[in-house]
Amino acid sequence: MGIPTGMKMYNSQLSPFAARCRIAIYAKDLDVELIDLADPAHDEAFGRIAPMRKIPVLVDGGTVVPESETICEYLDDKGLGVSLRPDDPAAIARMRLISRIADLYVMDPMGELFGQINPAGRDQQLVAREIAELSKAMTWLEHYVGGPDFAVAGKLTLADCELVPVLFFFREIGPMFGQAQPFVGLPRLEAYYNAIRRHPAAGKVLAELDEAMKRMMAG
Ligand SMILES: N[C@@H](CCC(=O)N[C@@H](CS)C(=O)NCC(=O)O)C(=O)O
Repeated sequence: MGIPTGMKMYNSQLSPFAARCRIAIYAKDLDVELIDLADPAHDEAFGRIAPMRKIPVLVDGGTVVPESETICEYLDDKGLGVSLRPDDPAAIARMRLISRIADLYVMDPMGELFGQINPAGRDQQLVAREIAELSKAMTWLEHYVGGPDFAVAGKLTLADCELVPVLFFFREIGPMFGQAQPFVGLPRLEAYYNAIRRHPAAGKVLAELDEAMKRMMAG
């Protein structure tokens, strides 16, 4: 039982976007009801609440908040639990930059690669192109990540909420496309990933992702 909020969040245990929000929820020790949706795109009742029909969506009374970044910012703006923002404007800018790089330039190619997991019928040209895009964007994160314990400012921030699921999927997806050691050439990110997993909220979500991933792979 955490801090009572009366909020609920439409969730999927395997969604990196929902995982991002769960890290913020757990770190803040908020009591938010999680409602798992198997097929948000075709769920009519969900579509009436959230026309974008994408997971996650937070519901706080009459306020409906879609998009993981907006949800995380909203939770922090509510002022419940620990703050997940640094105080210094330069550190806030770094936090937002890391989240933007991951959202715009990493999640995109990673999503494309996710669609190519099955080797049968794999589009090799697309895979090569998206691996190149992903590798390039990872060098940007390598440049900007602080650490080793946290992404910025020596404390858990919204940048960690973003990075932890992203790095989980990066590490999972590499070996599926012939990159047994995905962190080669990314020593700062590797050290960061090994350190941040010891944070209770990050560790909990990583365990949830691991379990959901194993369930998916088992069919
Ligand atoms: N930019 C969105 C992405 C959300 C998203 O793509 N969610 C996926 C689950 S991982 C989804 O609901 N897909 C269903 C669909 O696109 O129809 C965010 O940050 O929340």
